[in-house]
Amino acid sequence: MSFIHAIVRPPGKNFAGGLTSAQLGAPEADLAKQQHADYVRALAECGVAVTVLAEADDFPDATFVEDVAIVTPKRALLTRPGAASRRGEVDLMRPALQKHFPTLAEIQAPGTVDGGDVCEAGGHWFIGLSARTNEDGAGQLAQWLKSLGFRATLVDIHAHSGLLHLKSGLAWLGGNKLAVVEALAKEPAWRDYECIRVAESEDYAANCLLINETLLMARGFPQFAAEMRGQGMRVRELDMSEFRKMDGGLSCLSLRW
Ligand code: CIR
Repeated sequence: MSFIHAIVRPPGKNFAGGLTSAQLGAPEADLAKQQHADYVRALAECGVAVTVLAEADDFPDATFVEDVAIVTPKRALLTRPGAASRRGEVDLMRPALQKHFPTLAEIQAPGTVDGGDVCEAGGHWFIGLSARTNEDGAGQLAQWLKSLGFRATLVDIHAHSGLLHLKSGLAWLGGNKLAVVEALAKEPAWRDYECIRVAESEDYAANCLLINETLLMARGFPQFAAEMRGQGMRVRELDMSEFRKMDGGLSCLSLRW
């Protein structure tokens, strides 16, 4: 699938006040902004028209825009994030998405969904059941996706406490290929895919993003980068250190369609 549009939101003044379980220290504000700007440039150079929203100082995690919406080329849906502190981010996103999708679907309480739990792989959507996405929310989302003609499969990741979201350990690499962390490698949901395993020491690299023939991935994971280049992919590495400190991966910094 090719991407035409993306929405991003730079980290705000209170970025360091967001949720995190990583014990990597506080993010450095200027460096986070620099890394975000580099990310936006990479998207643009992949041919995507990027809408940059205003910083949201009341919501420190609002730079992780991926969690508040699910966007397909046809329709879009606003989620109801699993973390109560993030629910207000949905209203902030609504007007930006409505410019492209006048009618938005929405996850209803008691359902919760974080977009980080939702991985599209060529018309097949995997939905992680996690500490953030509950069965009710995943069920609503699966129904909505099916109504649009997509396939949807639920994958329970509760047993994998190291994974905040499904996409912390899974990415679509185009065609029939997935990048999968060792912890998820034996999951039957992707038995029909060719799974490229990400070494345990490089887990963080699994959250990569194929944008119009370029694979954007975090810098600092030489084994996975070499593997991807060996597969014939064009790879662009981006510094993600400051977002990693807040449990954020590369995909969570944008909504794309
Ligand atoms: C959170 O815990 O919600 C944020 N600090 C990080 C969210 C990362 N989102 C993502 O990977 N999709």
